[in-house]
Amino acid sequence: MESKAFKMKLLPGFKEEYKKRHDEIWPELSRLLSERGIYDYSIFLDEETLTLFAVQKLKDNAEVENLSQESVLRKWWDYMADIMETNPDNSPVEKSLEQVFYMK
Ligand code: RM4
Repeated sequence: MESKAFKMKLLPGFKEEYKKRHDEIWPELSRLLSERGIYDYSIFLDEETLTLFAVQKLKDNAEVENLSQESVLRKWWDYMADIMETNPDNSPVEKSLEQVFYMK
């Protein structure tokens, strides 16, 4: 099991909308993420900076290399692009975070 953390950015005024859309996450998207070995996936918001902090666990046999090519994830990114900072292809601007502490 490996943990992965990264940050993204929410656009101002969309906290409730972001939460609502994730409360209603598409079953086919959560199924894809689970099938690829992602679990215990949480996203937290720092309201001061609008930074979204994502943390997830990856199974030992997780297959996430080409996950960004999956159409359902691409469609989700298109759907979310109006409330997040994104790259030209609508993927969220992401910055990996280094783990500096872990306590079992
Ligand atoms: C986030 C972002 C991530 C996705 C999660 C489910 O807003 O789009 O890429 O993995 O939602």
